[in-house]
Amino acid sequence: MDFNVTGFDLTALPQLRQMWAAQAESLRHELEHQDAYPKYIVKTVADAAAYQGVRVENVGSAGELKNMTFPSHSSVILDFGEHHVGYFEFTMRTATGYCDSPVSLRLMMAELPYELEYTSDKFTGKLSQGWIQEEYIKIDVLPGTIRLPRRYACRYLRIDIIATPNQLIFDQICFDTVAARNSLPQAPAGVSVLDQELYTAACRTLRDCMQTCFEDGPKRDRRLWLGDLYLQAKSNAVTYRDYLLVERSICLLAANTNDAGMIAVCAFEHPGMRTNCFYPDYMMLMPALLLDHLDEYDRREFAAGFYPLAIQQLRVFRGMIAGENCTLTRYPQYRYFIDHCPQLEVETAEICVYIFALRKAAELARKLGFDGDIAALTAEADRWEQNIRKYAFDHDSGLLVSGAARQVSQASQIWGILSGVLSIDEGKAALTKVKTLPGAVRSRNPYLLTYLLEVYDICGMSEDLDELLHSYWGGMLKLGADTFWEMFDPDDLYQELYGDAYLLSACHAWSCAPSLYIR
Ligand code: RAM
Repeated sequence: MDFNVTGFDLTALPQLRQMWAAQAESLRHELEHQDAYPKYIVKTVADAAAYQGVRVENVGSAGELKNMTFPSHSSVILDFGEHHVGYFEFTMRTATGYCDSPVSLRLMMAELPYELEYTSDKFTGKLSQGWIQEEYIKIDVLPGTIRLPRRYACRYLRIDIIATPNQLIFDQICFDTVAARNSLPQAPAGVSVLDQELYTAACRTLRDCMQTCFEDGPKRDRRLWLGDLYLQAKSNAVTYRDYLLVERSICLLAANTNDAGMIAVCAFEHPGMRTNCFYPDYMMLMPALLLDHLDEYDRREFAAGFYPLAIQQLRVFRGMIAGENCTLTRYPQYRYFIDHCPQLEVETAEICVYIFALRKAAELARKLGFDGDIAALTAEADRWEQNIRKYAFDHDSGLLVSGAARQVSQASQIWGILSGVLSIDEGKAALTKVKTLPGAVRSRNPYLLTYLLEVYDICGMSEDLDELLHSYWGGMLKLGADTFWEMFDPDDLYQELYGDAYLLSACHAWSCAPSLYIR
């Protein structure tokens, strides 16, 4: 890097990784438990207007369950009334008390009604089928209570009784739910019913992703991701305010820093399970994440401890820029992400993330007393701002463009505004234009759309902000969501993900942002 700022000692990495792993461990806290019980007995109904073509209909109160008897080849579906994460305990017996052969059950834990219809032959996904929450269990000794060892994320539970020695009775089905913070915060007073529902679903989404670290989705991938963490930490600051969980999550990612000093953008909690994901735009969120943390909780020592690592992410990215004309070198092992959109030209957005990160780093340096870095960070931001305006700003349309094809996308305008490359007036005009411009690449992904909410806010476009909140996140609610989904395309109710809609995570961290905008 050709700007002179606080260095990062790569030779100290082995000790640093160990220190951060130990720090993460010391910050681990106990989960809160709460028992949940089924509320309704339901059945699935095919309905072309429903999300993924399936909805559930109540057929009775779950209070009836203990009076029901189930023969071999029967089924029941239970609705717990809301999405939870936790462990199942079944208290069962046979009607006669006689149990000369095992009880054999198939269980399907489902976040969405569509999953209740799953059979393994239907699976077409590119990620592991192991993520599907389907279990086959055998119970040899009844009466008794069995607890399943795996943690599940679901609202519905389907039980297929494959075989039972005689009529089976469920005396109790308990869902021992877990989260770092179990009670949902109250929606702010005086907001509309729709906003209350949005707020609650956003808090529930965040709650169920807050386990012993900030997970991206408790059904899949059950991992900590830096991009998701950045948005979770913001929402957490206005809801649960669990700052130690933020710190533990940062330590876990830092403990997986590679030999080039790039912070891992995702991590498992178990030290034996390693990931190998390095996304430059996620890595560059580090200065902003630390700055938010410092502003919210005044944790100076913590922020200062990670400041050199945050600066290192900028240094690494600087080395990825191929030329003054804002082109990037491509590497097979690193992914420029920005949005889950294969046709997106990311160069302009990536450089704008860099400028955004430099400016956040300069502010962080000022607040932490790294005064010697401020001028260099600011000069570097100014230099790339000029380059972006020279090579990627189209004066005729007033829009930022990206790549050799000069692609227009929402992503470029959004990061152009967040970085300060576009002024508020320019940003307002660009966002308005890109909304309807034919051929412009627009997002269908809650991650990028959360930044769109933010820039609408920055540009004072409150009507557009409300419209996006109510049509996109509100659109999920209208289709029955009680937690927000990993992906949602309002024009495609059968949207698949990774080759199969069954893989969709219906409670996903990066979708939890509405709580930030309902005040
Ligand atoms: C998906 C996950 C995760 C996200 C990455 C980039 O695999 O949903 O949340 O951060 O993509």
